[in-house]
Amino acid sequence: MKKILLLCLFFVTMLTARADDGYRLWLRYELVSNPQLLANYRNAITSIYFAGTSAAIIAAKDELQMGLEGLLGRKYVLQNNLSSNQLVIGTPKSSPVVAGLSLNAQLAKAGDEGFVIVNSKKDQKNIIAIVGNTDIGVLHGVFHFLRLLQTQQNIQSLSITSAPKIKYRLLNHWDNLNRTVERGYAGYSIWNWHTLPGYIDQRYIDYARANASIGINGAVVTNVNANATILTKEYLEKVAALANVFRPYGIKIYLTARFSAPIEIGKLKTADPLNAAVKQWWKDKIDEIYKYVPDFGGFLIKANSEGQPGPQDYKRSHADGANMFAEALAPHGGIVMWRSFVYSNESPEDRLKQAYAEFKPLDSKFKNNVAIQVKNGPLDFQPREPFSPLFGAMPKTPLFMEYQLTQEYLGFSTHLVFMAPLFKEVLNADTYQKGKGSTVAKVLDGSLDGLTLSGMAGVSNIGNDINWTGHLFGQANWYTLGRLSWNYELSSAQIANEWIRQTFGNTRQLVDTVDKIMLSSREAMVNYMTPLGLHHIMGYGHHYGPAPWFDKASRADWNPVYFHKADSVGIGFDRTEKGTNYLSQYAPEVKKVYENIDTCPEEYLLWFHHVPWNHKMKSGRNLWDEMCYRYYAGVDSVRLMQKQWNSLEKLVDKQRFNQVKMLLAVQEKEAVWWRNSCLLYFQTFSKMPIPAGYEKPDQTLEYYKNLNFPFAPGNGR
Ligand code: BDP
Repeated sequence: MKKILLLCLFFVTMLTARADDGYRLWLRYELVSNPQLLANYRNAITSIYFAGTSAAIIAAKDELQMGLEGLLGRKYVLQNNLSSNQLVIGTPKSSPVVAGLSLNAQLAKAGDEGFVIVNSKKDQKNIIAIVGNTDIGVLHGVFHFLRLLQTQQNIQSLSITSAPKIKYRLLNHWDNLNRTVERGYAGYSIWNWHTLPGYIDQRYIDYARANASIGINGAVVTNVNANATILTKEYLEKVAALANVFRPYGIKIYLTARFSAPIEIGKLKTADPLNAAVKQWWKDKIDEIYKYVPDFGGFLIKANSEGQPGPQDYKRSHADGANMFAEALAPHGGIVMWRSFVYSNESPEDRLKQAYAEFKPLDSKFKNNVAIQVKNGPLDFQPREPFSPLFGAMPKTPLFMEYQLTQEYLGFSTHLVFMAPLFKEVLNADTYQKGKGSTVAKVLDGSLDGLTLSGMAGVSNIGNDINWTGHLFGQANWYTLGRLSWNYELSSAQIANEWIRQTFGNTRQLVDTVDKIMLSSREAMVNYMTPLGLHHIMGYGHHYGPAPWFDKASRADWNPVYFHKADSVGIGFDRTEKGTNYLSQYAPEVKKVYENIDTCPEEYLLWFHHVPWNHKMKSGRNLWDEMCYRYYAGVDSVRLMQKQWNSLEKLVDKQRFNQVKMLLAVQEKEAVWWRNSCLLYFQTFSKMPIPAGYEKPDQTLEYYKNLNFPFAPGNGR
């Protein structure tokens, strides 16, 4: 009996040990599963020499000890002298031993945040050196080394020199002070402003660890639709407490600045950026911020967009506004990220043209600590958009990339979509600014125009859900932002592979299958939501689900009908010279390809053209049939993803397996909803049948039109 009880206990413990709620993200540090490899790793690492005493070094040491204990099942005590099979870690400045490794040539390429990891021999001893020019570089190196172990790489002939290609690598949290998250689908904000500064939630530390592990070095912690209260003394104390948590991990804190703050909390009568009292107010405020946070990063500002206050309220330009902040931040080393996502209520102009029209004339007007932060596409984070024409149009101004990790238009946190292919598509796009090969990536990293500020930001998908992102696979998009901003040359497949191995394990079948799911997921979504260049046909306001029929919004360009323009002739938005001529904002080479209906890539067809229903597509099908084909293919892909996932039941812990399984079922249902409702609606214009052989929609168009979601998440302020 006792034996049976013990046995039961054993199995229960086994099961609970296998359960995983996803909290640990990609930093799971599970015991290396391959026994041979485990033995090799243990032989190669018998001790650690770790130089330095700073907070960053302590964070790195703690991480390494924790990581190795998990991965290799051994506790490591730090040693003061060199021995064989040792990890030797530090900077040349902090240790003569490290300086003696003669890694100067490599270190010259590692910069302030990068690192060198090499196998080396010192005094006849085999060692692995993890070295940086700075303590933060060392921390990044340690995280990279742990990644090598977690992904089961060979560590016998390491020769790595790594430095970030992009300087500012940021998360943008659209988090409100009351903890709601604009367009957030993973619970409430992780920032508990009420209990700060006294209470430091472990989550803040784990957040910083996760970011440091992928090289993210900044966090804008407040919503772009800003609240001036964050700039008051009481809140700055809270900001300082967060900054203290982030600092050892090489992460700077940034805030959003509400343009009208001088009126709201400063009791001034105006916020005119050329007014001396206003300027002084911001200067004093910024000096005050730096007293609380000596390494404060700067401001992200949304002005004169969607009702936010800004310089144009005083007939001043975006440059006047941005430069006012820039002047006050410059002495402290802070920067201004001024958003180009502007479109005015009054202008009837094609909304896509407005950012370019407002910002291009201001090229060269900004101070040198100002960057313009541009959304990847000209509209608003759709499943697929062409690149924003601002990339390639402002050679004198640093442009930061803004991606959206939170899935406002991509199925919220119930749809699995791996965004690396979306991000890469934009980075690889050719602007032709200086002839062929002028990719968005080269504009972004400053190399095309010799600019030194460079940045990439992702609107965060993080909330206080136990697994951070709601959908487990949302973690992969956070991971991607970090890895790509560090090195945009990594392929989507490489990033997926790394993430899977760290998140789920290294079993071949597991890695290969999840890889297939991830790499097909974005195209699947484009197909079942907005194939062939359709855009913004989501539910009004909350953006949940399909509503291509919606035409009741107060502004024309908030209506899906404005964007798809379906009629009895065809469908799509004519942005050629015959239409809004948006295409003229691109370089002639780009324009030429897109303006011709025969050379325009089909994935952008309805973005640029109003196309007749019977237009012959490359497949030989007419447009209507092709549209049906795509919508059905999208649903089929989700069903395949389900099958693939189900085949992994034995290889993934129960909790995470079931979570993803349930969410894929939701996704399938919603993909069918998208397909059926869009096709039934567009059919009222095409008057053509859904081709034979396809399953027929099981609901009427009326049914879909009547669906209502008053409490769809993410909409609250
Ligand atoms: C839109 C969102 C809105 C944001 C805005 C922005 O719907 O909630 O405030 O973008 O980026 O996509 O400022």
